[in-house]
Amino acid sequence: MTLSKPPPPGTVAMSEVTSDERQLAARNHGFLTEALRYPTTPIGMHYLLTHYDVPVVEPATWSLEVGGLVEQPVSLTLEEIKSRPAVSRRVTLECAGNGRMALQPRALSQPWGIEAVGTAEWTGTPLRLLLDEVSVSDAAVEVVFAGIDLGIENDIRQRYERSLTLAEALRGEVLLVYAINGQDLPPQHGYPLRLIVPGWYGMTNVKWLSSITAVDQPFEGYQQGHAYRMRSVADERGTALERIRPRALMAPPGIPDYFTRYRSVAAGPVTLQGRAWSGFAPIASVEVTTDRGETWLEATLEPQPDRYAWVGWMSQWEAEPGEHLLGCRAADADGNRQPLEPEWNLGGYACNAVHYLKIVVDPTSPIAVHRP
Ligand SMILES: Nc1nc2c(c(=O)[nH]1)N[C@H]1C(S)=C(S)[C@@H](COP(=O)(O)O)O[C@H]1N2
Ligand SMILES: [Mo]
Repeated sequence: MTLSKPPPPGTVAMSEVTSDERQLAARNHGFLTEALRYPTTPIGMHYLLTHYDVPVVEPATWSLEVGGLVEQPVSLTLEEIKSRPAVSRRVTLECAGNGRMALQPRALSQPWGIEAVGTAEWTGTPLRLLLDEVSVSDAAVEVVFAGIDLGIENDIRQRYERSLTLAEALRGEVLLVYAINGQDLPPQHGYPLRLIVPGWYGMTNVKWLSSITAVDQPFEGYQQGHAYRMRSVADERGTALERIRPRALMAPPGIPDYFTRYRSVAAGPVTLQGRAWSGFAPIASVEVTTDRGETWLEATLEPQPDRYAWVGWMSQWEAEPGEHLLGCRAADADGNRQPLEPEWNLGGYACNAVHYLKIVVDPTSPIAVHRP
């Protein structure tokens, strides 16, 4: 899209952030990309996205209500949920708005670069077992998950709510999670209970879960029927975002400039490493460029630790003095590939285009001082 037309309402034709966006960005912090060196992201280095306020939840008064079109509605305490069969799995979570800043013009929203991702070891109980126990009625088509957090969005007062089709909700991989990396969920990640839907973009993974309701109509709440849809104009219905498109990221080599984050690397052999993920299928290949996409070299992949967790990759580079733009791109076993340019859409979602890191290689000193 060119800038010959004025930007659509709700978007801006610029790469800077507004003061409202700065405020959102400080609350919803990003993943620290140097943490791509860890297979599991330490809790405080995982990204955060919270639409409203992080609620204060008292475990003594909290319960999970499972009802709607079910034969045996139940109300469960946290202890009852924790005493059910437990599963731990490593899952990569990525916000659907990750990469939004690459669009021109772009939606006024949380101004993500490429840092809205993280991989945690989540522990919880399979949703499927609970749905089987309450006997979902034949009339049900979807299951609605409601958080207890309240807010206003587009002038609509709401709880944060999302749904899954019954078929997706019954996928055995979907978990009701109460622990992250072996600890109770911290408040900001959804204490005491959240949904984890492996392979789906972040918005589906409802935090501070308080009810699960089977319904006989597709759910049309704000976060489902309006937000998180791919559209090119405001008045079209668009298509719902679901699974995570493939992406590879590189752990930034060398050392950063404090302000610009440009990297400084000593000349000579450099091991480039990073991680890649896709919500559709296992990662099939990662390619690396050290000349802004002129040439691509296939990276070595580590075994994938979990079907829905990122996989490590590695590549060797002989760093020559000068400035370089380094990038990487992933493809999955279904043939989904990362594009070189993002697919423009009004909300700024699913922008998985290749991202380039600027590297300055200095022949004399690994701590070269440079200016943009
Ligand atoms: N109840 C509730 N659940 C929520 C949200 C929210 O604002 N409220 N944000 C969603 C979005 S958009 C994302 S990307 C993920 C972020 O999860 P995290 O903050 O644990 O990384 O939570 C999702 N679940
Ligand atoms: Mo998100």
